[in-house]
Amino acid sequence: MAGRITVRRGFFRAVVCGMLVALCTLAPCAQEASPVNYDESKVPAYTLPDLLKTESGKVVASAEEWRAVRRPEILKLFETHVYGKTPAGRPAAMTFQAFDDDVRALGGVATRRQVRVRFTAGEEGPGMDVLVYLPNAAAKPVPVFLGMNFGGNHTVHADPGIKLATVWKRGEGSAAATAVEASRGAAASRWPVEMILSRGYGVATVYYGDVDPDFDDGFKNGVHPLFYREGQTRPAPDEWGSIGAWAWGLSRALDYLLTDKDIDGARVAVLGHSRLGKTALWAGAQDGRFALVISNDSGCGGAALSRRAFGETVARINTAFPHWFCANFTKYNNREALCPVDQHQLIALIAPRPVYVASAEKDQWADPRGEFLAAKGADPVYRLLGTEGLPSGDMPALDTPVQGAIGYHIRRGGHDVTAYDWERYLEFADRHLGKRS
Ligand code: GTR
Repeated sequence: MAGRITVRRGFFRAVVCGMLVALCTLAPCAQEASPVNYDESKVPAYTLPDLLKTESGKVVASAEEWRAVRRPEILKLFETHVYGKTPAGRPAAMTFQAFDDDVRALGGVATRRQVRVRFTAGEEGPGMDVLVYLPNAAAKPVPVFLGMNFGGNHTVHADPGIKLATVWKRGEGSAAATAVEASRGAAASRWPVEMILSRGYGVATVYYGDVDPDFDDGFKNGVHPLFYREGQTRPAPDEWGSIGAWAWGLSRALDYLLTDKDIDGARVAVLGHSRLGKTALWAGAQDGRFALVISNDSGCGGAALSRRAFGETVARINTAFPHWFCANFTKYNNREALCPVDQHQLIALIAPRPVYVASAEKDQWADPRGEFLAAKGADPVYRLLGTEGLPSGDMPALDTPVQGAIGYHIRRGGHDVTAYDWERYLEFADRHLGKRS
């Protein structure tokens, strides 16, 4: 994917620059010169923050103590140190304006709906388009998979009825926006719409750039400025970055889905790939209305344990993408052990709702083992809350999924969302959301 290639090139550039600086000044910068670690034997020794001990040192022994004390503590720590605090709830002036309702879409198998969500009262200001496909053959209301897409709603399917998104140009570092007819269906392999519909589920998506274009512009565009206090020009060090904004956008999309009588709002699964997998986890952690959460290859700052510093690290992600997390997160560049949380605790915030973490063999940048260990690390909370947790002690073999209340697989292949991944998500959803509520 473009962002990934960019960061790797960027990283190699950084390594070369770091080496030059070191040669010239004999004062090497450890952060830039250290190679990416892909060697399991070089993972530093680490101790994960205790999930079931409160900040004051008390052991959490009951579901009640988890809910009343420990869970709020951990949520606050993630807000303060990792993703930043998100403005509460939905904007009072938010409106939904349907502009498409085709009951004979995709050759008659689907109903396609498109809705403009405006965050402010006027036409000005950011808003987002929600695209929904519902299976005509299924009894209503249906469960739905909701996820953001990278390239515009029109990239998820070649369907000419999808409104062409106005897409900022990736990699150009400017807000120059284009609508590209030729990119219809470009991401269709990641969105097997007909397969999802044939299993009785709807699918809903939003272009993430509608909520906040994915580049570092000092938070001038996107939704952040809507919430600035008088005189404020950028989020405070403990306020939301772009991942926080995208997660907020997913909750606003859910606000809309809850108004559609053909959708079962109690059975909406949120999913995302890569940076949008990080986003799905953070959305699921904050918003208890999401019934099921899926992280596809989310890696550093998503499902992978930061303390392992394997593949992408906190320093690298904060350097390549300074706008994703809150400014406080940079305090943990090359100092992961000082961060009061690690990513197993993010997954635990979703408990007891089902959560699925997926990895890919060739996606070592995202640290598959670290993703598994975080899923496993959340298991004590899932068990405390009366579920079966992750029914596997060891990391499973390739293409051998494990599915309890926590699901995990590592499949062959690289960083992507494939039909294999979707088949597992549909199985997992069948198991937990059932066909009818
Ligand atoms: C990479 C980034 C990863 C991952 C990925 C993506 O460049 O280093 O953290 O999020 O982008 O979103 O495709």
